[in-house]
Amino acid sequence: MTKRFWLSGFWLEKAMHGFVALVAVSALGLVARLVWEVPYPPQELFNRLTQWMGTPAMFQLIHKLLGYGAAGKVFAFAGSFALWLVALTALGWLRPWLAALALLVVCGLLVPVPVALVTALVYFGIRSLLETPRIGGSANLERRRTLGWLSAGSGLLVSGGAAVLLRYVFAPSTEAASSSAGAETLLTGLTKQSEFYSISKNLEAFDPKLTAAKWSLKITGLVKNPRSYTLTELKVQPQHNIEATMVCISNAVGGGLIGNAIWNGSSLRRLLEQVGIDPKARFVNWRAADGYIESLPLAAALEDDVLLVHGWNGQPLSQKHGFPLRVLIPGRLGMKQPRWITEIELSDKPAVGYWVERGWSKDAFVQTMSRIDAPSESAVSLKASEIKEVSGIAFAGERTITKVEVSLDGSKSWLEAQLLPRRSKHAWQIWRVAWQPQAGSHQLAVRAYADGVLQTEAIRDALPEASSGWHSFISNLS
Ligand SMILES: Nc1nc2c(c(=O)[nH]1)N[C@H]1C(S)=C(S)[C@@H](COP(=O)(O)O)O[C@H]1N2
Ligand SMILES: [Mo]
Repeated sequence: MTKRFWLSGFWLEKAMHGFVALVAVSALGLVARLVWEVPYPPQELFNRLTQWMGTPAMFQLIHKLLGYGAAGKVFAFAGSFALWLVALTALGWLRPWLAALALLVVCGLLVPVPVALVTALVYFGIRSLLETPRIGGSANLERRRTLGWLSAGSGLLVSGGAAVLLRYVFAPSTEAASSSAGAETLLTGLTKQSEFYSISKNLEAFDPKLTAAKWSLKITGLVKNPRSYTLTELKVQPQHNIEATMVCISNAVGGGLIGNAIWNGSSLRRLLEQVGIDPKARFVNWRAADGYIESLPLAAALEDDVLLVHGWNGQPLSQKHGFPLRVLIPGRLGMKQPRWITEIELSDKPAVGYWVERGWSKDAFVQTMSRIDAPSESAVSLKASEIKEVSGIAFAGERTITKVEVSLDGSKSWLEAQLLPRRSKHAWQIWRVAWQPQAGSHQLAVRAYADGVLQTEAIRDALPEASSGWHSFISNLS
């Protein structure tokens, strides 16, 4: 076989058929996904792959290389999509009907059968079209040219998609953007919704966009009267406003994936009492519109301050933060608290959580943390004369912060910080120490005690049980 055969011959042409048809169905599928929320095979492939490879070691590697922001997720999605493209372009070497059948099987494993069927049919249609004499059947120059243009167009489409994804990889992460609470947050103690950190298993484009009119909350499983609630029906239940801090399991020492808000909503216990709990029920399993799943022992779900949240600091939840409904579980990490929930199932078995399946914590209790917010770790030109104090936050979930200590001399000596009045038993503790520094370099550090127990000094990675370690950095003052 000569080089010419491979380049100009049948093989290359068939690969082009396969590539053009695949890119076309992938693009159409993406449109259907974004406009009508039709399940999208490459997205499901991404889900399955991250689940199979979701061992702590794999995630640790991704996080070491790319941090905890959107980059790791984008990278994993791009990888899954590349696999999808490469593997299925090869179907071009099969006859159209055989290729369509193979695609049907692959998609059938990933998405509901009707979606797989339509995908395979559209693919078959495009492949057949490419084989018709006018476009690709007879051996003439024009046919070659058409196919060349189609392939180039498909290539451009894929590169365009890759460029959009790369922009995310190099965009500053949410974590970096909010690594300190900021002076205003420290004064009020509350994080505005627009400044609250945002973490999602989905690429932003795939986050659910729900409308109150079409949405309802189903209560199913081991309950006496299964039923659905509209948002209006939930809002006429007795309302509670609970101030609570939420922190992500991925939050690094000194990181910004933590915020404090007043959550507005109705009591989960009250709702479950309305539908009647079957005595066999042991777990509450949540399902969300993005396929997120979590679970909580029933006893914990029946605690006082577990809320079905529809408002945040008096405003409706924004789309990105879970509109129309999310759950608040004080004392647990963010991953335990699904947004965009659509179903609450009572069961005798726990559902395996989305992140649990990928190697992260099952109970996800908040660990003791403390952070110096002022002077800010990232500030570049601070004047010693303008500094009057060191201040920050400490948080240990349902345990009480009993003491915070600060070191201003590289951990040689520790000063006890003043604790501001506690805002709520679920909220972070704001602390401060008076400080009038000289110009120069100062090594600052903080450590907190929860119920009298000192927080762990050793720096530990966020996986699988949230990070540990004292927040410490050098502040250069002029
Ligand atoms: N449906 C759904 N709920 C979810 C997630 C998600 O990806 N999908 N991520 C969880 C994680 S890991 C965290 S830390 C919090 C973050 O909520 P926020 O983005 O509103 O701050 O949401 C949790 N609930
Ligand atoms: Mo999280």
